[in-house]
Amino acid sequence: MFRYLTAGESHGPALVGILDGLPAQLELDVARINETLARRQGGYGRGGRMKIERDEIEFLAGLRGGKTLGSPVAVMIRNRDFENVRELMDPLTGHGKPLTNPRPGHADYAGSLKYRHRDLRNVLERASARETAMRVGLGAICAQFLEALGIVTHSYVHRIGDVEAPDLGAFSQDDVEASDVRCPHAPTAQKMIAAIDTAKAAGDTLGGQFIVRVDGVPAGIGSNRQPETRLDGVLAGALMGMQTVKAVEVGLGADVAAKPGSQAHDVFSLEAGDVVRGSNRAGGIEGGMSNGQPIVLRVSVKPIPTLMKALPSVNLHEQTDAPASIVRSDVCVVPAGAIVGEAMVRLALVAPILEKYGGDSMEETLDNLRRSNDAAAALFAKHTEGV
Ligand code: EPS
Repeated sequence: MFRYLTAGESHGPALVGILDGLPAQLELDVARINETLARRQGGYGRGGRMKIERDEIEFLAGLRGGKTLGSPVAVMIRNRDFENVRELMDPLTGHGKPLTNPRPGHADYAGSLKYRHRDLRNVLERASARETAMRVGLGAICAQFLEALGIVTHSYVHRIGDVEAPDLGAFSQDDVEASDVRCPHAPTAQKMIAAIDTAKAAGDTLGGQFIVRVDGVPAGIGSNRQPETRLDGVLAGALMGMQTVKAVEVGLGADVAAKPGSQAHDVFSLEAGDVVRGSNRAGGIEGGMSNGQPIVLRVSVKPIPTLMKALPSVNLHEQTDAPASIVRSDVCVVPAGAIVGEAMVRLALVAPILEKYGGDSMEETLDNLRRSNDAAAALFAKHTEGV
C-alpha cells in the first residue's frame, strides 16, 4: 500500500517527508524536483519569506545511485529562516512573546481550542502553507513515477479575485510557465497582476481558481466498489487537504446543476472502429473511475487570512476586542497553490494506480501496465465474445 507522511513547522529546522511503497528501480532526476520546488516559490503576490528560502530536496533514505530501492524514501527540505528565529523556534528551548489575536479564516482559533494552546504560534507553525514545500517535493518524486507510465499533470490559473480568464481553448503550457500568475492568456494575466497590486495597496488579499489537468490516465483507475475508493472523491479529498482550498469541481462541476441531461454528459459515437466522445464534461471520471479522457479539476482557493489591514478579532489573553495578529505573509498564493495542487493530485493518483497495476519494481509495474493496455485495446473487438 502506497502512503506518505510529512512533518515540520514553518520556522522549525526543516520539513521532512516519507514516501512508502514506491516501486524499486525508479530513476530520479533531482534537478527536476528542485525545479518544481522553485516553481512553488514563485508567482506574483508572494511575500518576504520566499526571498529567504531556496528550497532544495535532500535524500536521506530509499535511494542509491539515483534509483529507488523499494524501501521507504525519506527526504528533507531545510528552512533557512530557522537560523533567524532559532531563539523562538528551537525544538528544545524555543520561547517568545505569545501570539494572542486569532486571524479569522486561519487555523489559529480552532487549533487553540483543539490543542489548548495559549500561544497561537503553536498552531500556526504547522498550519502555515510553508509545509506545502514538502508536499511539492514528494509530489515531484511521484511525477517521475507517473511520467514513466505516460501520465502527465499540468496546472494553470483560471481566476484571481474577480479577474477570470475567458474560455482558453488550446494553449501552450510554456506560456503558463512563463507567466508570473500562471495564466497563459496575456491580457488576463496583466489584469490579474493589477488586481494583486490593488489588493496589496489596500492591505487586502485575493483568492482565485486554478485548474489541474491530468493526461494519460488509463481507464479504470479508482472504483465504484465503495464510496472511499471513487477517484473523484480521492482527488477532491487530496485537494481539499490544502490549507487554502474551499471547493473542488470535476469537469463541469457546480455548473452541471443548471444543465438538462441532454447537455450534461459526453455522448458516445464510433470512429474508425473505436468508441469516441466529442466532449469531456465529466472531467475524465465516470462512476468513480477514470474513463480514459483527461482528468480536469477546478479548484477554488480562499484569499489568505493574514491581512496587512487586519480583520476585527479579539485578544484572547486580555479578553478585549482587538485586530487580528499581523505576521509576514503573501497577498495572493493562487499561482503557488496551482503547483501544490499538481502535487496533491500526483500524490493521490499513485495509490489507486498501484492498486490496479501492482509491482515491486518499475519493470514489473510497466509490464503489468502494458499487458492491461493491450487487453483494453483488444476489448472492443471482443465485446461479443463469451456473452
Ligand atoms: C509560505 C510560508 C509562510 C507564508 C505563507 C506561505 O512563511 P512565513 O509565515 O514565514 O512568511 O509566507 O503562509 C501563509 C500565507 C499562511 O497563511 O500560512 C510558503 O512557504 O508557501
